[in-house]
Amino acid sequence: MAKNLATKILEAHLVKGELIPGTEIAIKIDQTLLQDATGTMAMLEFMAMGVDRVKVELAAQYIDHNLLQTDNKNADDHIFLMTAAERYGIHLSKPGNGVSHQVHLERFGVPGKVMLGADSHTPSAAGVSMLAIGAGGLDVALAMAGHPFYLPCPKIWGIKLTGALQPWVSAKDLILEMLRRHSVKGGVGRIVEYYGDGVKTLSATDRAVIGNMGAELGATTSIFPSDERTKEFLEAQGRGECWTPLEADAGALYDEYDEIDLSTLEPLIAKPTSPDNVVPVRELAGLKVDQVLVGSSANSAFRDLMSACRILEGRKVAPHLSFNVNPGSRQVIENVAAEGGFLMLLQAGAQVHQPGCLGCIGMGQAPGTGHVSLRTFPRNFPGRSGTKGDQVYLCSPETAAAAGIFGVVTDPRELGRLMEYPNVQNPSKYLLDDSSIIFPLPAAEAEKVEIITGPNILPFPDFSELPENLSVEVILKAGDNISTDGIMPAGSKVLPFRSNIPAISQFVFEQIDPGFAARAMANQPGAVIGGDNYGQGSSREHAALAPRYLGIRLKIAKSFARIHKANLVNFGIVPLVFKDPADYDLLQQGDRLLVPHLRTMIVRGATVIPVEVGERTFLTILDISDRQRRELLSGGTLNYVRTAGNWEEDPHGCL
Ligand code: MIC
Repeated sequence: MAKNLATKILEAHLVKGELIPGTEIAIKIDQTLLQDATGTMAMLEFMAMGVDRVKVELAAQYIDHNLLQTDNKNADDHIFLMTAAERYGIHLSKPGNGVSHQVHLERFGVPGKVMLGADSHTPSAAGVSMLAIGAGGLDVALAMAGHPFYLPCPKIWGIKLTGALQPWVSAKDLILEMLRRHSVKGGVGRIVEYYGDGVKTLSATDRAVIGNMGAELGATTSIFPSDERTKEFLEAQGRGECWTPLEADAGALYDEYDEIDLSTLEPLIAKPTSPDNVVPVRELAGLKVDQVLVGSSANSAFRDLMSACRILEGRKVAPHLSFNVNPGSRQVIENVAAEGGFLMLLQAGAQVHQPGCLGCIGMGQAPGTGHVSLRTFPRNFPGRSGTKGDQVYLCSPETAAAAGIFGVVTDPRELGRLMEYPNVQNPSKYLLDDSSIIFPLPAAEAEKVEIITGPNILPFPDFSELPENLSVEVILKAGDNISTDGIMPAGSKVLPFRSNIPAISQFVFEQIDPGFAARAMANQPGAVIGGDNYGQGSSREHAALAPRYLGIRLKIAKSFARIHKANLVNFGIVPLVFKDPADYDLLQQGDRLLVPHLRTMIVRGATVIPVEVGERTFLTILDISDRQRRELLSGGTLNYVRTAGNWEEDPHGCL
């Protein structure tokens, strides 16, 4: 039978289960990706597993998020990660070498391989046809220890691309169109597979932009065929030998379909405060812009930056506006510099920063009060920039550069009156330099490396088993689409505590309800009620781990985002879904919920769990696998794998 590409890759990696959408499968992981914000905790978890060396083909650790060194904390974490990477055979990309997604695409991505990354934007590696999936740090640590990754088998959603993008319209507009059509929930439980003639008009780095922001659709991941464009990119990276052609069989079917004629797309922009709040740029024309940021997680490759450079060449940014460029990698800087791009930026009055996530994760670059900020980043959830009530818009580098010149939102096609579309092509041979990557030591030498742990790195907290009866107070009732940024904020103040759970827990729900942490601590055990798509966005496991530390044992929502739901189980929080969503309306903060015999029900495999509130009982659904049930009973995955016998006899439920 003719097969689509995602199915072929999944089949080649299937370790357990059948490819039936919605059922649990386990897949072999070839490569892993950690960044520093999620990586310190994931590394501690990996170390707790007592494995001597990573067991995947390639493991990479990036330092790209916590780059500000305002005290010892981030610098100590960098040393911890560097020494741990050396000790366990992990490639280490040093601070300043670039954003994990861009560097991985450049130096390590291999078509057809499956990668697990502790970052929701791991699917950027779709640019080189990897099946790259974001997950919580603990799941990545398990993969590094050689275990397969468990996930609900996704549906495969075929998106046929035809035509070619018009001048001034680029890859970002395509993924914004997907978000406009399908919303931040549209991709949940799906792999988005792009196919059709239009695909070959997109370069590897264009595809990376689309894969990156596929995370905003809630998709498990995205995939593109590996074709001449993939080959061209890998050859330009001096890695032509990694290329293999990969595509769907002729006549392959998909579970669902959509089609986009690239030539009909126009410049689009996502308004505050959700990536799916998308409108044509022309509808916002004239809106005063105070800040522009090009780069970071998405649109930080050569073409993206060089397009901005060419547009700004010989012009000045509007006087009231700050125009910032965050290159994706040192390699991007080098190549843009070689083409004279940096001179163009500097002469135009742009601020050029080191490669890294920076403002994309609220690590600096916060906008002023009421300021309008246009960013090529993937997310604009409320407060993520670091400024309360922020006005962050997401757009292409072309739209960003047009705003930079005119000082107001401008359809970049207007630039056509001043200049030809730059139509920047990627270099046929990039300038290459891997000196900021520390390659793994041979095993015998690695064993001697001493891991240096700073004072801000605290041991993993002890969590108790799930009790037989659960009696919890509702500490907070939240709405729809609550992101993990809303649950566990990022930013320069909070991020340095990623390996200090008692400290970071004090910031849980800080923007939504500043009293949450104190109330949760005082009323343990607690519950949180959520609406639809609860926990969308980032993969940060701290959005489960920190609430658990505060005594949260139960979350009931209308629906959960994939990664967050897995993280909740990993840290022993029971994720229940309302059987009748109308029951959501009947619950209030302060209610006491009783779940009698929860433990026994979980042991017996019950999927319908009655919850009592006052005189009433409402029904909820516990939709998790048998493996996850065992982990929940133990109080979390680490407890489960540490319990004598489980690790050896049934490692992470593999047998
Ligand atoms: C993000 O873009 O939200 C992040 C920061 O990269 C996160 C990871 C994190 O919270 O450390 C992600 O996307 O998973």
